[in-house]
Amino acid sequence: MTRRDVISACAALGTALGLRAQTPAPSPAPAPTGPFTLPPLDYPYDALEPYIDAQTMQIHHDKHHKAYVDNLNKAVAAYPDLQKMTPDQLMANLANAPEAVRTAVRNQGGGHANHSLFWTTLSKSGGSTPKGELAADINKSFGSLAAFQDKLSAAAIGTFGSGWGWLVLDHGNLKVISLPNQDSPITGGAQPVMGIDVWEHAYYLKYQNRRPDYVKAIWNVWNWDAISGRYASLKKA
Ligand code: MN3
Repeated sequence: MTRRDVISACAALGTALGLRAQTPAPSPAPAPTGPFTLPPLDYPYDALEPYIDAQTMQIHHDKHHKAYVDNLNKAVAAYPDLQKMTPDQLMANLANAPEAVRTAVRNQGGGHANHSLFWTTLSKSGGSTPKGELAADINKSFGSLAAFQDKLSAAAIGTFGSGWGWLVLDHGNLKVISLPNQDSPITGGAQPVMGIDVWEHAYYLKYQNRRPDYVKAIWNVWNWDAISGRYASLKKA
């Protein structure tokens, strides 16, 4: 074998192994960075320990919620009218969204809206019970805080597959409902007051298949001050 033969044989082998020099395939276009953005958690990942663990919070916020935001930005990239709306406005006007992206807006926009609310309703130091009008209306609508807790917990636990149990203000009335996937109560004309995320990503690392244990635990970390304040604003609106 001459030197040239060796070089040629090596080149042939490289080609056979898929090693030949190639211009790299163009990488996919990066996700648009707006108009929707991931709101920061305003507490540390471990703030809700031991009820909701730090790793779950980090993955849930930084990965899952971020994916909803990124995918929503992709969905609205060609639709300036949608880009101008808030997530809640997107949910309220879902029926008017272009059909080509309506499902994406429903799922990704719903995920963004639902999680943006969820983070603000959690705290270990947000008061131990509902306040003011929310406390009064819970008693009026459900009989007692304990009865309400049972009803919202049952709605969350009973959600088939992925979804949320919700307390909503529906035309002046407090109601407990369950919605699948990332469907927003806003699309149905109600305002979410608080919700329990029962997607497995919300609890599986710590609770595995024990959804009822996670739902029981979350009652230790409601930010009742924030939820009560939100409710008072919703009633005024
Ligand atoms: Mn979630």
